[in-house]
Amino acid sequence: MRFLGMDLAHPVINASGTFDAIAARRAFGDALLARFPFAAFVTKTVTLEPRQGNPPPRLWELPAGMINSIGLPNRGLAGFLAHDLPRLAELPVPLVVNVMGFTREQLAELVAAFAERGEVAALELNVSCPNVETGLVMGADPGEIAALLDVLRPLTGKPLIVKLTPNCTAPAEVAAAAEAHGADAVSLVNTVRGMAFHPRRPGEPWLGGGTGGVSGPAVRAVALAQVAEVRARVALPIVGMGGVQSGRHARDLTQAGADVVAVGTESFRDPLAGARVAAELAEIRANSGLTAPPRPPARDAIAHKA
Ligand code: RRO
Repeated sequence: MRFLGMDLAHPVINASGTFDAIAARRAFGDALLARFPFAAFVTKTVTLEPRQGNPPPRLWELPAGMINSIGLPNRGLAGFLAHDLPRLAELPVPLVVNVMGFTREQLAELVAAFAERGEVAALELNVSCPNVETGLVMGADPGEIAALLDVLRPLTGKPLIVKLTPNCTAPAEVAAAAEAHGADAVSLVNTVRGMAFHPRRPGEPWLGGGTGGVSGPAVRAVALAQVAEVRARVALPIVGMGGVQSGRHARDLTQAGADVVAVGTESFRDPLAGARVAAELAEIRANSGLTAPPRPPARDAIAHKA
């Protein structure tokens, strides 16, 4: 299939930060390239400066998923360009670079740095953090997204995918602002904010970062509802994700309106989960005679029932 100018062997990609392709290549060698589980690869988030990430503990297991508070550890732009990009360019699939900035100018610098890189097929904008100048979470505010895209859009002809946060009142309004200001696609959901207390020290947060992001099956229903809500509002292509563990979960997201589905937390249990989900989805579609995503649900069908 074609998606944002990329040739994808199937509609399943990875969620940013959930599959370390460089470490997997070290562990599995070229066998990873021969059986790469995703149709495109989305990098971990890259920031302008190197970051250590949050103090440990960084993970808390839930009955149906986990909470992470990783805190964006990465080599920074220069380190990414020198160390990671050459290795990621060897992957047998199109590369999407995920970037995050704490100001519009930082994001502009990141987007400009990748604008002419032939190794990079598209950029995903992680807007789940506060703009330190306005105090507003960029991805939770339509005005922030509009202003951000007005700065970024002229900087590159590469597809810009806006990764929406579920931690806001109206993700569809944010998606509409992204569409009106030149985004090429949206991806959703990032993790849902959550926290856990230390098992033996009541009231003390377990995670070094205090709170974190919930992912896995626990957020599947949230993702389904938000994808449907966004699909009812915008015509942009959608990358849907949240708790996908099987072809049926992927199929559900496409029925909610996603064009492409991302597998995230499930890859920690099974590094080949992406390939399995893709195969199961293909089988479901073959058995149902469904070759393309069905039409999105009518607006009435997803109206709030409460
Ligand atoms: O690094 C993280 O802690 C993190 C990021 Br940037 C994100 O976008 N989503 C998430 O769950 N964790």
